[in-house]
Amino acid sequence: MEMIEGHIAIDPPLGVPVWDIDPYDRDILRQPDDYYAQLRSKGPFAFIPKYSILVCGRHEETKEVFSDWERFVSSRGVGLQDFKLETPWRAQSLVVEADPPQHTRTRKVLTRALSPKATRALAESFQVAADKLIEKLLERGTFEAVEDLAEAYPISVFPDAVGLREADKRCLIDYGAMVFNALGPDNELRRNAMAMGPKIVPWITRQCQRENIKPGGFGATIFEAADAGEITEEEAGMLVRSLLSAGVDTTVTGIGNALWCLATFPDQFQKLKEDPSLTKPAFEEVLRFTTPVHTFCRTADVDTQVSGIKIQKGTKILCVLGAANGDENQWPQAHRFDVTRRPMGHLAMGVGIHGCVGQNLARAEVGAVLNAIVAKVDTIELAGEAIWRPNNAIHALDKMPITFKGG
Ligand code: OVM
Repeated sequence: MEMIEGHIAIDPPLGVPVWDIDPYDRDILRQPDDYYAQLRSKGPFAFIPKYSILVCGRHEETKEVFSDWERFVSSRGVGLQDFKLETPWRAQSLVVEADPPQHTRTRKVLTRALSPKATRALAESFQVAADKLIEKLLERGTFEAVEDLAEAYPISVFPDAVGLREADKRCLIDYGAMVFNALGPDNELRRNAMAMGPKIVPWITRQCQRENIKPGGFGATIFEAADAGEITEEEAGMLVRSLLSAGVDTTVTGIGNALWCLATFPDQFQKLKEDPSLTKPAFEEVLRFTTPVHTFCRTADVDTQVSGIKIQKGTKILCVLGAANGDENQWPQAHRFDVTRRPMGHLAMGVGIHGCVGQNLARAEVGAVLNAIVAKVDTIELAGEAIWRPNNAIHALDKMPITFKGG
């Protein structure tokens, strides 16, 4: 059996075009829109020889593959490696890398910890923190928005909401970058990320232990499930690890990308100023337009068909969420950033049983920041070039000098 990037090599299925491209090329990761458009133009799927995978980026098929957990499993990994054939770099996640029935039991605990009620209780303190930060940045005028806003805000509220006793900003942010780069091929991005392991992983592992979790936060709720015998102590630690894996880089990216959209499309920002009730739908449009988690894989666990294309058991399918979110058939004028759109059905938070369990929390964090900006800032301008940071699974900014002006 021939293996490529940790999964079986396949022949291109009948009717699927062969596409000689590297979706993990740094330039594509920085500027993916042309790649997204080409992908959609290929048909339901394309075959990429370099990695021997199928790739999909139309809304219809991406949604089908992404949500059908019985045929397209997550337990074999949501990156290029097939965990049935290779051992993952860290113990498999109990949620994102699991299928029912195991997934159902552990997901339930996270759903409870991150319930609407639990996140609503934080709304006020999130808003106070956001107002303070935005006022400080307004006083500075020009600032580095990735570090001083996109990273600074989640780091100021999230560790506390989890109940971490200690919050090492670099460890938390770099761990996210590691986890997401690890989903890609054995390229330089992945190797550089893995090299940070010895510095970061022991710290992360320690923070997931009961003695390092304060009462009253999401982490405490998870350990209460262990006390009740619903999950084991070890599983509780692993679920805290999931919060730290998926809860930092994603919201950092959401805030950065939102700010980039508002700086790039000032007329859209003015619409929010005129009608602040558009702020919530505007964030959904940011997610659609700049899709932070641009790709996740699934693995076909059975021989099956999608849109008349035969897919063989063991095939890795790259689901390009960023491309699906730009599908003209789903959203007229998809290439336009429009805060009035209300883009129902975008795939940026996933769909189905694996849909982002922290989405209420993410919306609460980014919402607080956008509320503060809309209320206090009159104009947002790029004070230099915005530079995107290539990552095998996340589409995020690296540097973005911003000028805020306001009364
Ligand atoms: C996890 C996790 C959850 C969502 C996304 C993610 C790969 C990881 O449970 O560790 O990024």
